[in-house]
Amino acid sequence: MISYACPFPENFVWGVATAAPQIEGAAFEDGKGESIWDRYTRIPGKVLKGDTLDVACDHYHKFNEDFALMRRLGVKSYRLSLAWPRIFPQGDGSVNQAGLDFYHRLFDAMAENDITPWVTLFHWDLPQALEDRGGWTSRVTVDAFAKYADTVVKAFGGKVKNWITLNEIRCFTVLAYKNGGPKAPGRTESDAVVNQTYHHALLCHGHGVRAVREFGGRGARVGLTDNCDVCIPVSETPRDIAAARQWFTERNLHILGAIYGGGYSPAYLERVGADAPKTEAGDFKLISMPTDFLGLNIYTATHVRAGAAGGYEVVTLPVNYPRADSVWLNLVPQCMYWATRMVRDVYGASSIYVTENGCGYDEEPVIGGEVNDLHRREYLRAHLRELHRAVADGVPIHGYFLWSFMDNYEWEDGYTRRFGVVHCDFATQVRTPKLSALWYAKVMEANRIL
Ligand code: PNW
Repeated sequence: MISYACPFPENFVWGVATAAPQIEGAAFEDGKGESIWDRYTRIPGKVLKGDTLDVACDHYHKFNEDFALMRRLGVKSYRLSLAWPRIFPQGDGSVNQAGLDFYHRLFDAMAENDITPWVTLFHWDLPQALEDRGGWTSRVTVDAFAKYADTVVKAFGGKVKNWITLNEIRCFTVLAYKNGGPKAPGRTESDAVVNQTYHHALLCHGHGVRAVREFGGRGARVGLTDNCDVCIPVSETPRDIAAARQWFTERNLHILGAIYGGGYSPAYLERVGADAPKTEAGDFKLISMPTDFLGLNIYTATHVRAGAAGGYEVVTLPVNYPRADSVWLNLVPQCMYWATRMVRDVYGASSIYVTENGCGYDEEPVIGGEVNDLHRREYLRAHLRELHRAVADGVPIHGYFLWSFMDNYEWEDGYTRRFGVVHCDFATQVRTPKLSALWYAKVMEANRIL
């Protein structure tokens, strides 16, 4: 039995994460094109309080200050994303040099502060011009993404070695094209169309991998960040574990199942029937290109147990079950153990990074220059303990990125819901490290849970 007090493996990567649209602001500066989120936030009723991404954390102008703060906290690895519409304002067509210049300045500032970038190519901010041509329902987006990926990997390959193709396919496909939202563009489409959006996303992932292999240079590594549907067995008995594994496999057939399986499985095709996505020859050669790691965003999980008559049963949570202020964020620390173990067991994932984990709360005031977020510290500690348990059980977990470095634009929840370990006062743009940041700084330094 390895104790929680034991260190994580040597060279374990500790970091923090953000995404361009959530922090940069400068939504229409230096030639940046409109994104689907710039458009969506202006539709009344879509976003809490009608908050927009126009200014966000103004990181576009304050990145030097932000990197200096990261350095003070001992952050050595930072996951960020590039804004596609900053680089191709129309999605494809001509490149906006000012957009490339901005990220060159950003990576240079990171290097000066001894911070290693982990770069996500796409974190939901599709250029609106591409949405106008069909968005994720159209193969036009796949071609445009291929060109975008080639361009940025060529441009930044000298400065960036860790690449992530896409962030959370579900969030810009089914959560954006099926029921009018909650994610942009908020369309309402048939199952067949939604299945097609998944397929196009998988193709873009493949193009991201291909671009890094072709243009990434020496030492470049690439993987997907997925928010696979995660469950935990209610009791850790062989029966409940088998039930959880069955649930997990079924729920992730269309993304991880397709990537690791080299195609759509008979089980998937049977499930979707006539709504199966249209594919072309060669698609899965691209989609299933080997990657260097799998990124997982893990926040919560569903409770599953063996059914009385075989199979599995989903356990309905009691109304008093604890959760964060985000309604979906039930507190289930074992999600860290079971998500990582399942992707190892089911797909044979051999290098796993937790690319996001954290919790969102609404009221976190600065009092006397401090933010007391003991609730977040307890969340993180509990989740890291379960991650440590997986490491101790031999699951190949090589890093952890906390979501998020600072409070930022939480999509349809606007600026109300705070996920940062650094507080951001959106009126003054003053940053204040919360208690959780001070604690996490020590964890990163000690390489163990404190
Ligand atoms: C992730 N769910 O989204 C995103 O990658 C981040 O941009 C976001 O800010 C963060 O988590 C916090 O929400 C998720 O419904 C959205 O389970 C929804 C879910 C999970 C993650």
